[in-house]
Amino acid sequence: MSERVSIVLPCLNEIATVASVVTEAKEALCRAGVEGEVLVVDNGSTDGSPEAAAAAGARLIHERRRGYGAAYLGGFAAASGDVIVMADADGSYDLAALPAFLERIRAGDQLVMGSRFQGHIARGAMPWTHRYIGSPVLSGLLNVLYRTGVDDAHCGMRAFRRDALPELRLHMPGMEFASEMVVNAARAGLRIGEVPVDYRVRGGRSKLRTVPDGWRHLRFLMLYSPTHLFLLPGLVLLLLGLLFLLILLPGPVVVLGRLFDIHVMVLGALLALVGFQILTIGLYAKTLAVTLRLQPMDRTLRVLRRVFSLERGLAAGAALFLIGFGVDFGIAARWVASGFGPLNEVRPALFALVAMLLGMQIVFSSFFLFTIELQVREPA
Ligand SMILES: Nc1nc2c(ncn2[C@@H]2O[C@H](COP(=O)(O)OP(=O)(O)OP(=O)(O)O)[C@@H](O)[C@H]2O)c(=O)[nH]1
Ligand SMILES: [Mg+2]
Repeated sequence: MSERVSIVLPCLNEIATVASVVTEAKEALCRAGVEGEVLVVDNGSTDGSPEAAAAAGARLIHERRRGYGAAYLGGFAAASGDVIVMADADGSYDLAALPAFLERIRAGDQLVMGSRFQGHIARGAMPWTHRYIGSPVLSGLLNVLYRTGVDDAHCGMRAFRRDALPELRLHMPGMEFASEMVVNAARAGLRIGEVPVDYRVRGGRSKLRTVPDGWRHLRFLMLYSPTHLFLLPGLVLLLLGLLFLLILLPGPVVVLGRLFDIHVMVLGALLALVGFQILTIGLYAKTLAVTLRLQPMDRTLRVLRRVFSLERGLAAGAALFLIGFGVDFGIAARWVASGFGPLNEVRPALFALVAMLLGMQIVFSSFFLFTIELQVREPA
């Protein structure tokens, strides 16, 4: 098969290496026996590296927006190949791995990730903080949250079929682009392959800033999954709060010789209310993302749509509110009946307060959820 291959190299001030990387890329194409092109994408170099890249025979692309992700987005739009291969312009990736990537693509993988951990990492190529802290923590979190099964989620050498690009839904402008690509590929159910790549010591200065770029990855991973950021923590807090409230409603409880009383019930009220708020924010975020088609429909939302309707939400909210109101009414009636004597009904009053607040929240969050669906839906 002779597909056309575009090797895309983002480049920001890599004068020390870019020309030799372009040459290496052209040789790799030649050796792999494929037609292709080498693109270098610049968006702000001041050291003459774009000119050096062009002189070495690269097609030069200028991207207006700054950042690693933005450079790739510009490069992908300009690339003419059926297969797009990504690598750094800093000389760190051994492009001799190209045939292995193409082999996986021909075997049907839609995204092929390099893995530096399966290859050889030269001494000094990766600072220990990245190798033993940043990379395992961020890759681990990415895999727990998104189950991609990829072991080196930040590897900069990758390949994919151009026709997979719409499914990859790439937007992010910075280094978090690397995470976005893997996460979206897994979400879209693309077949992801992995091949070992060797990682060499880069020439020039690294553009990766450990803390700000690590944080960009982390915030992307959190913001992209309302289920883990909101729904699960919200649900856990809500259930814990309700448990405290209900167990302590009849009276104090002794556990391991310690007395748990009103104060723990107050804590329960706090947890239940905060938990419910977080939970509903998660539902709004998820509904919005699915309605705007930024995310595919998932199981949680599908189940919710089956069991939940605006009318059911309103009915449940109103019922809960009335229960709380009834309890408070009973307290008030007993107070009046006792001739406005001393009153000590903190337990049921606390329970009633939570029931009424949750009831009102359920009513208005139901309205809000259906407002999103009604007003945000794209015209058919
Ligand atoms: N056009 C462009 N290229 C960028 C930008 N930031 C980084 N790059 C390039 O993207 C590639 C990856 O950046 P690096 O600094 O190598 O980051 P890294 O590979 O994660 O870190 P190192 O292991 O230190 O190399 C390099 O070729 C950079 O020149 C940018 O804002 N614009
Ligand atoms: Mg690099």
